[in-house]
Amino acid sequence: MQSEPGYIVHLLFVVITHTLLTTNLKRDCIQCSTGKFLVLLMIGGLAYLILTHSSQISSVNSLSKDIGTKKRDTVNVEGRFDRFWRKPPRLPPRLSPDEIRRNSSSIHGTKKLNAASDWISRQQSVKNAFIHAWSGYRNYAMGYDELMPLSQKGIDGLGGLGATIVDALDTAMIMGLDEVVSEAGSWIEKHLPERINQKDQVNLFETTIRILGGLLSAYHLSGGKQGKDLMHKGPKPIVYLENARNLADHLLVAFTSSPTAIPFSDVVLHDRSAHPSPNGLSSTSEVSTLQLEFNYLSSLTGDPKYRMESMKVLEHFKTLPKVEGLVPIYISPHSGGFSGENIRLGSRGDSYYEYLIKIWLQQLDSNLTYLHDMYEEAMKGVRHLLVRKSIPNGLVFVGELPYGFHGGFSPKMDHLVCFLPGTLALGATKGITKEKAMRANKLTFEDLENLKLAEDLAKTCFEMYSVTSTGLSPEIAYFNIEGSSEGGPDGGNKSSKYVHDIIIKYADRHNLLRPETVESLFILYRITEDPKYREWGWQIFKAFEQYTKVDSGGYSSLDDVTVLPPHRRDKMETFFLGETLKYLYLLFGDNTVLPLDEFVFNTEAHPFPIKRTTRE
Ligand code: DMJ
Repeated sequence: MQSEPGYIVHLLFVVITHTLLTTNLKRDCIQCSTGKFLVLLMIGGLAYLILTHSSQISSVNSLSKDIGTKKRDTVNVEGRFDRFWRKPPRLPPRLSPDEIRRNSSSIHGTKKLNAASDWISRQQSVKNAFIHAWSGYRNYAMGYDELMPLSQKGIDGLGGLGATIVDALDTAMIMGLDEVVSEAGSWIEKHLPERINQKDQVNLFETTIRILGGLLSAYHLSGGKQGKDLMHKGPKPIVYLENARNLADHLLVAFTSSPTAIPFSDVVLHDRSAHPSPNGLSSTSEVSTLQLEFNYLSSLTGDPKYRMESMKVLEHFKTLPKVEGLVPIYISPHSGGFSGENIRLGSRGDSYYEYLIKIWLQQLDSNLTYLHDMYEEAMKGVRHLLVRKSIPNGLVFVGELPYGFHGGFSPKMDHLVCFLPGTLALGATKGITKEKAMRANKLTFEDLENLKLAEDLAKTCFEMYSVTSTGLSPEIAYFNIEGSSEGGPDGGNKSSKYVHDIIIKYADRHNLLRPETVESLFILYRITEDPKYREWGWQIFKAFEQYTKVDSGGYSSLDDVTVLPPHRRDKMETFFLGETLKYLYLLFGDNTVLPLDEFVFNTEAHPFPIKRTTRE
């Protein structure tokens, strides 16, 4: 059967031709020309509206699912009339006739054209996912740290500073979601100062990377000191900087009250006191993942105290004994020495290595070569002591030394380690493309080795997703190696080539919507320009959509990625909006947005400008 609009057009055609063919035109024109002309004009107009209307409805519907519930209500009431007159959706940039000819002159060209529009629509899907995540949070948890999407309520798991709002803000800015920017910005202006002054205990690291980092990048992206007013929404940029400074002034006590250069792990905001964790130790990654944020704040405010306090930590690390550049995952703020021998690039170790190279990149014009040296030595150590291949199919992975250099090797790899491919690639080319770096002869032997490892590890991280029934990675994977006694259950996807290479233990099968793999895919795509990284990112995004999306709003962590359907955990982590969706959006988008040789992303994906930092 014909589609409805097609059928109507057909009828109109019959009526019009019938009128024209069976009437004496001359007589009609003389007797009632004006009336007939108007009727024909109306019929023509109606036909035009039906044709354009039918092709626009679907796109308009997807756009009209806008952010706020208020807006959604209006659309329902006015929808029918509104749809005819609504502006058409924003289309991809038009190509010039020359470009169109060039592109369509070969099958290859046509394919390219389709591919470009595919990525634009995939990027739009990520934006829609962000809107869905935000609307869940906004409707049920506004002002709380995190959303519990199944219970439809909020929870303060990070000290009560409205963490999702601040963590998500710059993602909304990058996506051009003015309404979210306005809601988040207004909340920050109205409530954050009081929260910072009155809340109880917060973790120094989490508060720095998510809240301080989020405020600083929001300040820059909203126009910063120049007051460029790029976003036209939300409060004046200075509001973000004032909150950042106030927060950092509260956090500084973690450094100043410690007897060594190593800060305490927790701060009580309302009385500005600092405290060690219950076992008296700080995590290595936590104390060494504060400097990008504190340095940038010093540059913006002109007050050196933030930089000085935080950089003391790394100057101290420089003096400590290491195993081929590798360090244990605990350090004592009381003695200033490492505690235990457990070496890994997963939890509590990860971003120590990430910040060595990123702080060096951020401060290119200052004398911090010791950080680059520490990074390079550590990566050599990783390649020598921690990298192995799985059997039977040779996936390259990074294992652990739980008992130090003299103890045994463990083939365990946290999903958190998947930040490493991106960091290795960034460290190798300093953010420019591999091709450009090769042409300029800028890659050393070490850089090339690191780049190779980056590509191998990115594949492994992707296979940690595709080996499971849901297509989502577990929190921890073990790898089968020669002579290992590990053994254990697989990920459930029997058609994966790597089903026997990867073991997933029962306790490690959860997925917290973490970003590390898509973060690395984004950086590797920018640097190698290999489209496979985008395709892998798209597979992962589809799996998040299929298994973690909650109808009423938000996305949920999962208990077990190896079973279908997976049981949901009722928690949406702030980094899903701050990192995971931001990296996917950038991965599918234009390479010139936030170029990696001009911006450094903190460990929570908040971008800070590199070159302007010290001069602003
Ligand atoms: C984030 O808070 C940061 O990326 C941190 O460095 C590691 N863990 C989470 C995301 O998984």
